[in-house]
Amino acid sequence: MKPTRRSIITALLLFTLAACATTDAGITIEDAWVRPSPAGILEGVNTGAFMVIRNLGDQADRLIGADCPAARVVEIHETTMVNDVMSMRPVAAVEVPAGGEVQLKPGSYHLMLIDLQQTLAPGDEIEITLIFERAGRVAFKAVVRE
Ligand SMILES: [Cu+2]
Repeated sequence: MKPTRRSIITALLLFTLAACATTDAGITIEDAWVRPSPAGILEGVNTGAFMVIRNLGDQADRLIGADCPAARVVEIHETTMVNDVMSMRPVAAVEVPAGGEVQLKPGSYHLMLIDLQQTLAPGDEIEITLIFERAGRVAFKAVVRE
């Protein structure tokens, strides 16, 4: 079937929504991705989720939580070096400065998806919601990749 103009526009719109989410308070989520789960193992598996949070607004905001239907619990973590040993610890909040950005990336801040409820294979997409003090809940899709 030949794609209609309307179906092309719908597809483009869905793609745009999936790639980027912006709120009225000016929070934008970009480049969201999740590490795949190890093949064949499901129970008790944890993985990391990463993204760039941009604050286009003129007031600072704070990331204070997250959820994801693919995981039983989601924590905000920070990777730290203690006596040359890399470890992670939960943090209560991450500040996103006005007009600035925070990168959640390997070796730094990240979301820990704890006790996955499904396998995550490269190419899958999962929904994640970040919770901000000012902007409230911001939902977006993250792609599973290495
Ligand atoms: Cu972690």
